[in-house]
Amino acid sequence: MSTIPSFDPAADPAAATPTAGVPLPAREPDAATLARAAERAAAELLAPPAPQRLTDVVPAPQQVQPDPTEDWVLPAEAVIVASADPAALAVAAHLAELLRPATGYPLPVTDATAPDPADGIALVLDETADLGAEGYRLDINTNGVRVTAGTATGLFYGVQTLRQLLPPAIESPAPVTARWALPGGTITDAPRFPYRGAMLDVARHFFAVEDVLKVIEHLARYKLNHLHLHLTDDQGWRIAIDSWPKLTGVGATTEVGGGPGGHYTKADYRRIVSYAAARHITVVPEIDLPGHTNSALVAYPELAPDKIAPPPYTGTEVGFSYVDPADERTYDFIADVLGEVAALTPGPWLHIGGDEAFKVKGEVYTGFVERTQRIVAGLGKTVVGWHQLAPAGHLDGRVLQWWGTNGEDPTTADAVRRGARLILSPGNHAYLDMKYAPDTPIGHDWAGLIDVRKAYDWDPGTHLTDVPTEAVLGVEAPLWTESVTSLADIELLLLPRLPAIAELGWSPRHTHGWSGFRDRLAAHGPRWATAGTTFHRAPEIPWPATPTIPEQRDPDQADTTTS
Ligand code: TNX
Repeated sequence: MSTIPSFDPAADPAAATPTAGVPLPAREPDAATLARAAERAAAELLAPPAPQRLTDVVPAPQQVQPDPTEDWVLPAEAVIVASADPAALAVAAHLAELLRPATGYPLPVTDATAPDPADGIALVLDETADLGAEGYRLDINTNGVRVTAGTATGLFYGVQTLRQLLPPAIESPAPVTARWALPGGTITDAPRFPYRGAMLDVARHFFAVEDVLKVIEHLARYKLNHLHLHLTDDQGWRIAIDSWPKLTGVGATTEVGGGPGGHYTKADYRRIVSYAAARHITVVPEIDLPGHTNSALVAYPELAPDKIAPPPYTGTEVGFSYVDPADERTYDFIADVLGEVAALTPGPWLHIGGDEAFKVKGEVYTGFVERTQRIVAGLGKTVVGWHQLAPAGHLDGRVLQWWGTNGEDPTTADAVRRGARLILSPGNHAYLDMKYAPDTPIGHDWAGLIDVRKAYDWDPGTHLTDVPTEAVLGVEAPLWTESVTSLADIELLLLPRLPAIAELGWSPRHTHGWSGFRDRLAAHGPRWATAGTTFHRAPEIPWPATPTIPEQRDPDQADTTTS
């Protein structure tokens, strides 16, 4: 039960003020103060329970033990106290930034050797807690909230869960009056797979840094930990490479449909990487080779098989371009480009593409891939590539990203037997550029239509024949952008399917169930609406009838949700 607030005259200036010149004994409050305390206590006792249930979390946690007698309301004077560790304190600062706009509360952050909630929120780094590299425990009771984890990453995920347990108004960018109630009980949680990601194709259409940061926020909310950036393709080269300046000088000026294109400077890229890192997300840069390279060939015809510059390409066909696998200059180019990208990228992965190089066949293709894999290893990075890399020789740690639409793939299964691990991105479940339904205004349908249920109803652990669960590193939802031209377009395709893929990557299989997921997901509609985020009102989801639309919203943005 809620406890009656204890009375502390030192905390109440009215209680300490002498009445009629006679100082009151320290622990005998005046009648008005007593009345106020009684009023507060009565309000607590009569208060409705927290509107959210402890089970209302996406992705579904491993274990949830609700205790409705332990609901707690965040008070205006709450303090966030974290273990005295820079990474834990950074998570505490992040939590404060998430909660301050809507609550308007100051939420100061402090540190302590043994943080205790004391009517606030404690983030406790406990290396002896048996919660794994990304797990956490969340305890909510009438004393406050405690998040415990063995790592700052675990604390970060506990914070994301905490955020979902507050009312949807917490997403408001400006202060709103609300009762910031949290449901009591304990959640113990850890992910099923270590790799949970999404890909953004910034090559077909270029997206400003701010848009990428917004995508990172969506990933973080659902405990995804990798952002794969498809940085280069026929239609544009998007990352500055000092040793080959025309890649962006010439190759970045185009995009699908004839728009102006664009590219990230090294400072832009570093900003994306650090914004992601602050959200415990690793950036996976992709330089697609040997195909999907028309923009590079326009800039440097010496890389082309016939040494003639092709015209810039702004269409949507694939498979026609390639760098010359027989020319040593090509490998200088690859070593320079991958070297500069590796130097900019703190994460362990370098994605080398490898898809749809239709004109580089057989041993020429595998020879090219093996040489490129060695360059990546020489840079101290681990190779990731589309599953077309499978026939090439194995190299320690190599990861294949499988995007097939049929779970029978003997070539990939064989590469797994030789040591490859897999990221699963089945085209007919995880491709976020597929339309939801025939009337989806943007997107493709070559891998089929993907409604929310189709995105959700598959098991990464058993999806590919003859591939054991242990070989599956995780899942990734790719968003190709041939038809995507704005952040609103990105969000329309991402939400609500990204949470479905996130749940497959995070939640234990025993939690899997469409009707439960559908209901938990529905509760996110009001959150997105409140935050001004576009999403697809998928008809199979029971969205609450009247999503909370914050009064402060800019009227120009009022119509960002689709019907
Ligand atoms: C196939 S999937 C591609 C991309 C396209 C996408 C469109 C893959 C590795 N390659 O080049 O953008 O289809 O859905």
